[in-house]
Amino acid sequence: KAGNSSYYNNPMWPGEAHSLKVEQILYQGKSVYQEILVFESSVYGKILVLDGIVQLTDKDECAYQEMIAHLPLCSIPSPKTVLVIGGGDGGVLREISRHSSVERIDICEIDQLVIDVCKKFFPDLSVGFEDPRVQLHIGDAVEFLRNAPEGMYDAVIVDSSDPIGPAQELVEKPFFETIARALRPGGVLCNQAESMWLHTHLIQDMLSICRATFKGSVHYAWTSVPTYPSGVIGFLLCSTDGPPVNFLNPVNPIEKQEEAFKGKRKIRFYNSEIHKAAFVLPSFAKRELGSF
Ligand code: AAT
Repeated sequence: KAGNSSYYNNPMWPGEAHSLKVEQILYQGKSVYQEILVFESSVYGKILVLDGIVQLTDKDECAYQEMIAHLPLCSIPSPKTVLVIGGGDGGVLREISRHSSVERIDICEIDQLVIDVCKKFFPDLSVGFEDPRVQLHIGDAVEFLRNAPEGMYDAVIVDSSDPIGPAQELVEKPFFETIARALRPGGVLCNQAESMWLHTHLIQDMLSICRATFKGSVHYAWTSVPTYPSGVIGFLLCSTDGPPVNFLNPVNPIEKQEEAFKGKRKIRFYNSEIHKAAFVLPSFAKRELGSF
């Protein structure tokens, strides 16, 4: 598609496009919500693309899924109830499953077809759905959270697409208010929060909404994901009023949880050092995102 000017017109990343060599197209389809593409690449293994945007690759999905799951779950003592928004590939479920304290994992994904396609082409991720603690809800997260019982969750993980298309409302204030309501006092949110290189205004808006909505603490963390535009992605970590949460120093370190490793694939990216390092920001980001 390079050379086609519309290729550079994506509203999230105007003026840039990245290329990965396609070895073979494995699936191409369209749901009510989005275009779904799976292809075999030459360097990153299989790749899932939604509406032209890379969601995950075999090679670097570990960095994203492990960080978005363990940053919040290792920051509170024995999490029991967890809600995942989006995440139809199952990778975040796979990571949550490592926590033996967890009793219930709800997941609200809007698109059944994403789940079905991932079960076929990404068994290492969709294995997450096999955990008996998982309850799947197909529907819009906005609606799901409006009806969620107050104080129900210890942690909410928003593994959602970029805010164009079905995920538009997931960066707006009413959505964050319903998350805060659904969390117990001292509960935590970890929200996909784009790139500090490219989306300063969007992150600033999300931060100011979260600082007003979550009365505990609010932090920005980031990690390296080579196939996401700019090669990094951020997370917003927030806690509700209640027992204080210090995200910067994990109270529930993964290394102390034997069950996290038993009979499961190795953790590839996350550890307690990288947890702490994830909150260290470059000077420009500190200035632009405010002090924490
Ligand atoms: N774990 C890998 C990556 C994702 S997947 C995001 C998922 O969010 C998709 O399966 C999509 O169908 C789902 N989704 C989008 N909107 C909603 C909604 N309103 N309610 C429930 N689920 C939704 C994210 C990758 C981030 C990419 C960064 N550029």
